[in-house]
Amino acid sequence: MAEAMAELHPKVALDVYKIREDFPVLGRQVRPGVPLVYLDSTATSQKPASVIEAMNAYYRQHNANIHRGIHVLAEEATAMYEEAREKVKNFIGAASSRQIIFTRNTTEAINLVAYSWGLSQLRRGDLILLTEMEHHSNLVPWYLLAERMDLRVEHVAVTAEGVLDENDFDRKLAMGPRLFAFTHMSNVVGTINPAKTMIAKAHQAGAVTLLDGAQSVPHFRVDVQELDVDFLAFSGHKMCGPTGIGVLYGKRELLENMPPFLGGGDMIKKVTLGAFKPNELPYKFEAGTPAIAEAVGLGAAIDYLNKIGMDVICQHEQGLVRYALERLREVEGLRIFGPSAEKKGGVVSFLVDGVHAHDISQILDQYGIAIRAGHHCAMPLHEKFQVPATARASFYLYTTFEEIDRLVEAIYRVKDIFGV
Ligand code: C6P
Repeated sequence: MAEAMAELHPKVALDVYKIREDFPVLGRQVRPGVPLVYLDSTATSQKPASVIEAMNAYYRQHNANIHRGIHVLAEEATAMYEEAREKVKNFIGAASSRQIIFTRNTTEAINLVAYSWGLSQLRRGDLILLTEMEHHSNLVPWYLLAERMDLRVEHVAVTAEGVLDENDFDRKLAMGPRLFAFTHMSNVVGTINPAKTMIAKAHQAGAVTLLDGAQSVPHFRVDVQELDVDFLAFSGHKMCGPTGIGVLYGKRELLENMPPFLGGGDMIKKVTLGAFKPNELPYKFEAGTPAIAEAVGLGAAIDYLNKIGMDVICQHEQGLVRYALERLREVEGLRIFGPSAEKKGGVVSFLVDGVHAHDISQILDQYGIAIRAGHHCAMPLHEKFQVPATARASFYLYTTFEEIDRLVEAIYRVKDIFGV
């Protein structure tokens, strides 16, 4: 089967069938005789056995609280947690592991910047620049702050093609924003924004930059020093790691000058009645017992991705998205949202004329195909496209070309059922 598929789809860049054996859930049937076709990795990725086993081994052999106990288990658990931080640091090319703060997810990382950097650095009337393609996680924290501090918010426009409008970006930068927060890759249309150029322009205009890497860090190489980005936020669960762990990277001088976000254990150097002295980086931002097993799992996920190679993963997904667009374009009455394959990652949102996105998803589920339908937590972008919802298929390193064929076949069944 593997050879036959490789012949049929010569763009196969990695041994996807071998990779699939690493992911226990991919072997399951969702109903008797109906194998799972998981096309919802943008929502969350599946986990390889090595990640599940690393967390299992942590609980079976080492479990203890960290940075506190002077006993073997506590020392081992602390070392494992800090080793995970080191792996994250290397994965994104940060200068120091002190710049890696563990959070619960991308959402919490962005909120940390909003409440710590934003509340301490912004002043009434300051401008925050976002884009029309942001996930709610990179909109709502800023709206909350704007309400509280009387800030102004502008958004870089998205074109009909689903990319950011360069002229509008220049116009809005000329308004002098204090912060430019934007997504590296859209979770709806898959557009990959030219982050390095945009960050350089934003810096020239005097803005601090925050990059939402929820959809980029899992899929291609992201190097924070090369990008010169001030803050980067991402989630472990979208990159083969567990839920409950995310990362905020920040430039040292910015993080040093930011007050703690949450107060509690571990984030202090000293507490007296009525006062406290915050701990050093990164602990200043990690109040309370953190997600230790999850950090260990994230470390194992990074080992797994590194073993395969981010460039190979990216190449595989490029092949998949080119093929998916080609195949989907054959389907009459199917509207694809977003740009052509060269400008995007492995995400395709679409609609079939006369059929609601939820109906598409429900019928595909009958064929074992898991996609997402709805606004994908990006309501403003859907408003821009003047649709309430889209159906979204998304790919990762374990997605096969054959699965895309199954998706297309099932879409033809949707059309049959609706008579469109
Ligand atoms: N998008 C999706 O199905 P959290 O939930 O904090 O791990 O990630 C939030 C987030 C932030 N930015 C982008 C670009 C994202 O895609 C997401 C999560 C998922 O599209 C779940 S809504």
